[in-house]
Amino acid sequence: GVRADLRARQELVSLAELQEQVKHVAPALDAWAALGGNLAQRPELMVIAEVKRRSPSKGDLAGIADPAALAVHYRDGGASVISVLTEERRFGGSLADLDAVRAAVDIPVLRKDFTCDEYMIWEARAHGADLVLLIVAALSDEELRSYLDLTHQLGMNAVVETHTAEEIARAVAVDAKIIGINVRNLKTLDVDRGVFAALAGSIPAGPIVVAESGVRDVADVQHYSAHGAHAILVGEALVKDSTPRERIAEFKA
Ligand code: IGP
Repeated sequence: GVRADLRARQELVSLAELQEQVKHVAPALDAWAALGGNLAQRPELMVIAEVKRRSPSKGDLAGIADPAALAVHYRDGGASVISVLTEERRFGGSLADLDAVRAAVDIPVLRKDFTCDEYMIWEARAHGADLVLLIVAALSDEELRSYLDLTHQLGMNAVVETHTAEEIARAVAVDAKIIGINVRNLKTLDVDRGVFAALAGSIPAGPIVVAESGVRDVADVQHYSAHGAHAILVGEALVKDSTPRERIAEFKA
């Protein structure tokens, strides 16, 4: 799975080579600011729009011929951040998709993958990512802390993903600046939109709160917004839409 793919990439590109590449990459963009983190009030709902080819629960979602063109539509519709799935086996993504999107837009880009080694954080930065995903359930407290530190040292931000009250407490304990609540249970793949409403209130003021997964329409957007989301992360509904630009504008209206 993810670890075998990681080992294969490590054979091709050493950590030292990645670290050298990082020196020549443009500095990371400020996703915290792009998501309204600097504003005293956060009135506007921000959209993180995802380039997602496939999912374990739904199979092929869309034949994305040109991830760069899709990212441009997302940006034009008003997305604040573009998320790119790079996991290959289950999601059909790749670092090539990340490269293509990075070259196409000048807004922050999230490398969405199952980060399980510091190598992947260097790799994200070497490929121009501005954010990485850290899934609390998949990491020890020490890993979470050291991965978050490295992310910040490289000038990036992390979306720290949670699904339970205990995981939120762990995210808050490491002072995560951007906390995602994924309403999809990654073990069963079940989507329960009520999870966001049940948990968002337990996050103290400060972090940007992102509602992840399950957005189908404006009613879902309003539901997450009403329960305290500062941003929504949307994949399937956008990749399947023939007019994703208009759809994002509608979500933000
Ligand atoms: C997007 P949706 O239901 O809009 O396609 O979901 C996003 O939340 C989902 O892709 C996701 C994900 C993840 C994928 C959330 N966390 C972790 C892979 C790994």
